[in-house]
Amino acid sequence: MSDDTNLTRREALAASAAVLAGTALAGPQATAQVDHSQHKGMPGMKKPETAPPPPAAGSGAFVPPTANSFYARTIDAGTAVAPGEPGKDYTPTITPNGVTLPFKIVNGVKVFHLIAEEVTHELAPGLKAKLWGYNGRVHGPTIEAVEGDRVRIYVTNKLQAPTSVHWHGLHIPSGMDGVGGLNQKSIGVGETFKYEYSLWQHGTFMYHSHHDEMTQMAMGLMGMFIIHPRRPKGPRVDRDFVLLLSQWEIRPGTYRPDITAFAGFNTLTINARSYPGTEPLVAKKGDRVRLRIGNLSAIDHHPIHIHGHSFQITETDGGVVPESGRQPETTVLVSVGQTRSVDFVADNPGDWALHCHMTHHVMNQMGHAQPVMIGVRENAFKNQVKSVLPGYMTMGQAGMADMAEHATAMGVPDNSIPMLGAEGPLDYITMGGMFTILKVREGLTSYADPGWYPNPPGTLASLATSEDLKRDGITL
Ligand SMILES: [Cu+2]
Repeated sequence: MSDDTNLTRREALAASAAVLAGTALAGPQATAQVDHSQHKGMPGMKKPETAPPPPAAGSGAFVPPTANSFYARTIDAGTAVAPGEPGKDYTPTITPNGVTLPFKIVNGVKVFHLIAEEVTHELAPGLKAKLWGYNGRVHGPTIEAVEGDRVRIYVTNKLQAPTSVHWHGLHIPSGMDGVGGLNQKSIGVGETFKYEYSLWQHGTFMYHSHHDEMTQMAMGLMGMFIIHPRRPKGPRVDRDFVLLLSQWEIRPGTYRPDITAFAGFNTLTINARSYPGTEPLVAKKGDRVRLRIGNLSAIDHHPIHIHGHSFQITETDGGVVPESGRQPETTVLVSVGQTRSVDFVADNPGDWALHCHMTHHVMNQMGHAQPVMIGVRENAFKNQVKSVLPGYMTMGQAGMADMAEHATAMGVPDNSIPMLGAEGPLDYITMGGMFTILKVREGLTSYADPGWYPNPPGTLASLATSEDLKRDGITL
């Protein structure tokens, strides 16, 4: 296969299927690997028979950093390496509810193919929307590579509008940066563009449309771009999760996001899923866990909070945070257009909430035109209103949880979900939106969802008994 051969989607899918079936893609110069999201370690990847030739000279060729280069001056100086063999020594990341983009190696270059297209996507059970994504997914697959790799990324535009792809946070030649009109001609409908550059950095980055951004990002055109270090320092992480935060305005009963929304986004997602549609993050007790969190929401910053553990912020999209600059945290603010990686040891078994701490961001399809009825003796009032407005419904007199629980009985518009919640092990979970669950267990033999946490005796909050109250002198 020559360098200029355009990968078809069928080939990409076939490569993916071959690897998933446990066989490497055959061919004298090509190896492939993909979606290792469910297992640790690398599937059998063939070593190229001969050493790959250096990349062709030209503006995109990798130039080893010199003392004066921007890279050497600013970022992890001394660790940059000239590309040799494509990097393969890393623990693959896991994208919950998502996948990793397959690639081939052609003459020492990792070759990827993104296809921008319309996708009907389920944001949560009961809520589907017609969105834009890549390779049949919303958001796009996670791109994963190694510092020092040379990558060639084809982008095919199957949308009804021109597009482009920006590689957020990467130090690459200007003409590869992907801002339509500024750095390149936009990719016309039906066209395939080729981006090619070397990776000088390692860390957590993103990619997204940079053409008519407000529309195209509101429609979902984004993904994460992970670059592993060529020479990792410190202990390896066991569970390396990739979480891309975004927001949508999808009015109840509709199938298209309102791309003109400038406030009040009602659907908040992690990897384009809202709770209860988010997959749990499963870890064994003692696992080193990394969360690589990117935020490409239109307007909102997200303080992501984790229960039962504290972490350190180890990376931003600008690079690695020096150890002397780290501090323990339980909440990390991920502003629009930022990534933050946090590391911790999962040492506390249980089911732990992992969510945005903005309370409106753990709601689904929140309406903003509801009268606040907390404290009102509602029944009498409701009956009076109903006599003139049949079908009238208000916020519950005790808040929204009542409403969520009974939403199905009351009925919500077609293709809508209750504002929050799902059945939990002990009661109704009154959370939605940007919410997921970290499940830490001892003695796991697989990372499949282990179900709900069985609380050991004496470790579950419960109704106080009269003996408790008497013993401790609590008067009611
Ligand atoms: Cu938020």
